[in-house]
This record gives sequence, structure tokens and C-alpha cells, in this order.
Amino acid sequence: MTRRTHRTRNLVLASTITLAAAALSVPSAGAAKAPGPQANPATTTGTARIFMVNPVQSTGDQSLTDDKDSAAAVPQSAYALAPLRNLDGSGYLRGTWVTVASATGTPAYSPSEDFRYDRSQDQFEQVMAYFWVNRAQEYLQSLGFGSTFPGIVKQQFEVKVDQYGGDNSYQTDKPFRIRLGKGGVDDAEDAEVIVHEYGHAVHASQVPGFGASEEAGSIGEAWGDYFGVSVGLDAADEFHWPVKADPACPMDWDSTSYTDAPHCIRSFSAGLTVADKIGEVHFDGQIWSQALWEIRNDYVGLRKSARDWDRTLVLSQFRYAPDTSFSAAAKATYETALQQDGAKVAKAVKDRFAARGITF
Ligand SMILES: [Ca+2]
Ligand SMILES: [Ca+2]
Ligand SMILES: [Ca+2]
Ligand SMILES: [Zn+2]
Repeated sequence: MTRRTHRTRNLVLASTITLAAAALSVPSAGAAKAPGPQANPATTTGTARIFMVNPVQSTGDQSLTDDKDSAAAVPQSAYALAPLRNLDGSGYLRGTWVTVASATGTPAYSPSEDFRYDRSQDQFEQVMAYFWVNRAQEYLQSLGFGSTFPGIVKQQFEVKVDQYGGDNSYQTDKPFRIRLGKGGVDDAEDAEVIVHEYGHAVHASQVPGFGASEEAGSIGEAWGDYFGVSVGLDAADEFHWPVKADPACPMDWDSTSYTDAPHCIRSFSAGLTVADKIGEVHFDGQIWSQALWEIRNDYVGLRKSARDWDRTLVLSQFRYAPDTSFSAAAKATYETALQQDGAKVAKAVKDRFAARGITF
């Protein structure tokens, strides 16, 4: 079954989201020996030319537009070269954690594993999809998922780029797969869209059938937005990429097609509480994502780190019921924070949820 989309305007789908049981069982802890990006001797590392998350975030230029997918619409300075890891050596975008299974246009192919394209070329989106799904999996592993803790989507993940004509992306969990659309700005030109969709697979991997209530669906959308932002900021930090837009902004580039500047598909500071719910998962998700973002900042302020929070948050998600309520999920998150990180940050977790009207 399909899992809807990151678009706020799909209001009608709010109460109809269901998820089939995930085909994947969670691998047992200890399946991998070392956390973090793993140098698998059976794989090769290539070179990718990618956006530094997305061109609005990295340049700060809110006036950038798609301009019919033209190469000239985005400055060269918005691109960076980065290692493309865990490739299978075939010269195609196939690897341990992701495979670009089919795509609009000729599949990217480089015997020397050197994948440099511009945004007007279909292969650019293919490279972005490979890089960012691999990166998201590496990020989870760097937090201990797949070593200290159970693995999450720890398998080859299939991405189809631009096959879907609308300005929409979606994720399915039988098998795990995302499709990235080509409406407006090509969805795979924005890392935060790619990782958002992969975020749905994270939930489905952790809790088969997750998303079976409106509030669970809202948590899924919120997590996707938060995960996209967090994975992007982690990469920006590692590679010293500029972040010249509000870091708390998901999908700055994709949303240039359908929002006013400053472009963000949704907000982590909307100030919504449960009293403002409208029964639409993307909108209502902003209640949850604001808490996630504020807790992240609290962790940093309390001498923990964003990575500590992300580890605790993901760990807590194993404890969410498929049809969880905000309240039950917040309680599970609080209890996980208390176990993992101590009373001081756990209190911050409780307080930030309470400020959104989520109590337990
Ligand atoms: Ca493109
Ligand atoms: Ca788009
Ligand atoms: Ca962003
Ligand atoms: Zn979504």
C-alpha cells in the first residue's frame, strides 16, 4: 500500500492512511560489528556531484526558481563533490543500502564511479537519490542502529526517480521503495524530500503497520520532516557546507514551486497545539515536529548533542504502537530519554510536549 506524500495540500487523505504490515522484520542487534559508516571491503567508493542538501539552504537565495529544470537556474556554487559509498562496483547506482532501480532517462553509468551531472540531466536526480538514502542509512548506523541497537531498513532500498508525474513523492513498504516525483522542482533535487520519504520506511521498519491512526500518521510526517532536516544538517556539518537559510526549514528548494519566500513546506515553529488539530496528517504533524525541534535545541543547551537526541528519539520509536496517540508516543519518548540521557533532558522532553498540549 502506498504511503502519502509530503504535500500539505492532500487534505483528503488524512483519515484514510493505512499501512500494510511491513515485509521486513527488524534484524537482531549485533548483526553488524561496528557503528558508523562502514568500510565494507566488497564495495567501492565513487564520486558524486550533489546539492549541499538543497540550493536554497546552501546559498540563502530565496529567489531561485526551477525555470523548467534549466542548468543555469542554479549557480555552480550550489553543487559539491562528495564520496559515494557502498557501491557494488558495477558502474551503476547500485549498492548495499540503495539501488536506483529505474529512472526517467538513461540510468547513470560510470565504470570509474565518477557521477558528475547538472540538474538538467536526469542522472543528477539519480545520483542525489543514491547519495542521500545511503547517507540516511549511514546516519542511523552512526547512532548505533545495526550494532548497539537493532538495525533499521538495513537492506538494499529501492528508489525510482521521476517516474511519477505529479509534484508528489511517496513511499511503499511492500517492498521498501520510494518514488520521487518530477512536478515543479524535481523532488530528488532536494535532499530533505528524499530523506523525508525514507523516514516513512524507518517507521515501517521499526513498527510494522505504523501510521494506523491520524496521530500516528501525523507523527510519521513530522518525523520525516525532522529526519530530513537532521540528516542534512549532519552532512553540512561534516562537509562544512553552508547553511544560509533557517536550519529549521524542511524542503526549502522543492517548496519554491508552491510557497512564498522564505520557502518551507512546513514549519517547526508554527506554535500549534493539539487544540489546533484539523485531522490532516501533514498539518497536524507540525505539532509534533515543533516539539522534536525544540527538544533538539534543549539537548544542545543541556550539554548533550543533537545526535544524542536523535538516537533517543529513534530508539523511542520502537515503542510506539502502530496506531499510537500523541500522548502515548510522548510518554514512550520521555521514558526512553530518562533511561538514556537522564532526568534533566527527560524533563525538557516532557515540557516541550506539554507546551504543544501533549500530556501524559
Ligand atoms: Ca532536474
Ligand atoms: Ca517537486
Ligand atoms: Ca532545509
Ligand atoms: Zn510524508
